[in-house]
Amino acid sequence: MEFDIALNKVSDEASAKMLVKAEEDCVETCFDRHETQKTQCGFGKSGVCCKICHMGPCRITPKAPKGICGATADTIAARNFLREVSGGTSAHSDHGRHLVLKLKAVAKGEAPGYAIKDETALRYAAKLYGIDGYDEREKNNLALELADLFLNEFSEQEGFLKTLSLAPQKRQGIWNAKGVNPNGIDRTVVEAMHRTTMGVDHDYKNLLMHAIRTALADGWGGARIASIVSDILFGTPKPVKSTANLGVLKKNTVNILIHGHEPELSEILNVAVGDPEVKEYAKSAGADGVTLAGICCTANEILMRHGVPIAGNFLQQELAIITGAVEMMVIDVQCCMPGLPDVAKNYHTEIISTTDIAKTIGADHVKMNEHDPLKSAKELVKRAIDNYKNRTEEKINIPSEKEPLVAGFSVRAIKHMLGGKYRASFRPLNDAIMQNRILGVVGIVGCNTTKQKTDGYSNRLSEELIKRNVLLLQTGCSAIGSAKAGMLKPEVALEMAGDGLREVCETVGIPPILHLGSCVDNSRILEAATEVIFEGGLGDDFSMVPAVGVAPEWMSEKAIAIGSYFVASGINVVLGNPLYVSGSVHEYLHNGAKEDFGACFHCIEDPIEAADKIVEILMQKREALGINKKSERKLLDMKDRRAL
Ligand code: BF8
Ligand code: SF4
Repeated sequence: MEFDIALNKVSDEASAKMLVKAEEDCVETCFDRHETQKTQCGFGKSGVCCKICHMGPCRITPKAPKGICGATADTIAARNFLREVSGGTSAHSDHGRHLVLKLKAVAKGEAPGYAIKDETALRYAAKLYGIDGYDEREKNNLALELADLFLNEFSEQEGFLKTLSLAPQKRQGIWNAKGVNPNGIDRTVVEAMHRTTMGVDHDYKNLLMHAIRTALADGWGGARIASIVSDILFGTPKPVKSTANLGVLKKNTVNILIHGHEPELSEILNVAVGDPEVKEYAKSAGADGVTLAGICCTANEILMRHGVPIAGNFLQQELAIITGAVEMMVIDVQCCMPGLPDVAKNYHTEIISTTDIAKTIGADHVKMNEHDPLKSAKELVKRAIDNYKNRTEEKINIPSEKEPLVAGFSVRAIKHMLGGKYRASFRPLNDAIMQNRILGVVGIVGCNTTKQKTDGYSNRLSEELIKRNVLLLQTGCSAIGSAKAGMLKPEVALEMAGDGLREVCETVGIPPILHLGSCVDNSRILEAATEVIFEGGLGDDFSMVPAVGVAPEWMSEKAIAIGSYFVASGINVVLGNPLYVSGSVHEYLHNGAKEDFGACFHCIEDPIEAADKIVEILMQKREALGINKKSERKLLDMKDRRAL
């Protein structure tokens, strides 16, 4: 493949170089398989293919408008949508559950290698959930009660999720009125599977209400709990410098990639690579040390807390191996392609799976020793070091591209930066929005997909929005896309930003694009929006705040759950590629939901049109708040000041 052609598929040169190399090395990647899968099923795309029972599969056409059982297109599309939301909710929530179980084990002194790193986060969470003695009790005793409370969030059968109470009062009222409060997360998902099995729930609207309920069990349940517990166990992120893109791999070090989502494993591997004995072992193998770098969200987790460099986002997982310089890729759960071992067998890379719920054919499965995880981690690192000698010199080509970045913006960190350490507050942000220095806040989240040029839409949209004075909060693979484009370098983003945004950012010392973490950390965006509401002046519900969520290059069911809990929270969501829905289901999600929840989905496949739409929504919210008039004056003032 020509380099120029490769650059039509991916935005960064490092990835384009690896696509060229893949062809030279005769290695098949997802970009090739996209071509072989090109004619994708139209029935699937409109959500009207059903294989829920074995009288089917049934697909709806004008000539066959009903399935064998009589199911309509709307019933089928709504069932499929609910199952997708359930998949996404389950991924985030099961991840959260593992962390809660770890917290419980730590509290009981049964998790060697792990500890409560952030007691402030523990006490703050206990306070939020109304636990007595949150400020004075012994920390393990407090953590045990909190862990049990969180476990109950999964198993609650009759009551509703306690985490919902972290939302502003008015939104809780809307959920109550619509009857979409979820019971326990597990119960909600089991009910979703029940309702969508053959011959149960056939009313598309009723099914969509359960999709909303299930998504809320993610954003105001499992995902939020995952972020809270991660902060308690591993520390609440604060601004940290690092670098991103394939150029973080080094020619003369043993390179280990950690890929997936759970911070539990990456945290301990990070400790292992810093161990003097391991470092010595690497030297004895002729290497200059060990480089640990990340792919996808586990990368975001250790970037946020330790500044561990990012090798790439979702569509770079195979490309990283094609550098020929990766000794080991350690995978856990979610977004790890089953094709990885096929790529790895062309090089010396070992793919190691580590979680019993996520095995891959061709990967070697290594179970971490629960009683001594550091020992297991060190053994893995040493195994990677042993593999260093197996490199094939002619196959190594590490692209030089890498960009510096600043990440680590937890809500606590943003609050401190905005208001100062002793009066941490969102006030300066609210004021800046009310004075139209900042137009509004947009969360850009989600993945890459072979359907779109990697990072193309996401980066173009980000650039356009900061130019138009919109403050960006990013997570997941889109944040990594911005990092690779150099836009998480504060001085670069400040240069691109509009006058108002730039002035505010320079004054308070935050960059125009804030990297908030992994995909489960989208709950941090809701947390930030809640802080904005509590601070006052911008309405008392999410639907009033000038804020929008965007998933530009999404592909995962997780993104559907995230989008749905944003909409259910009253925040409009722009998607860069379509949901697989049609008919009444499409109409409800892209329009009707506005009436019930104050927000809906908007699918816009062009980034500039998306920017226009986002600005239009922000302006409508501003208008409704009555802050536009005042702000026009403010902008003039600013220009006048500059002219002087
Ligand atoms: O949870 S953004 S491709 S890595 S699904 Fe996956 Fe999408 Fe990346 Fe993280 Ni999120
Ligand atoms: Fe067909 Fe109905 Fe069975 Fe679905 S549930 S496969 S529509 S018969």
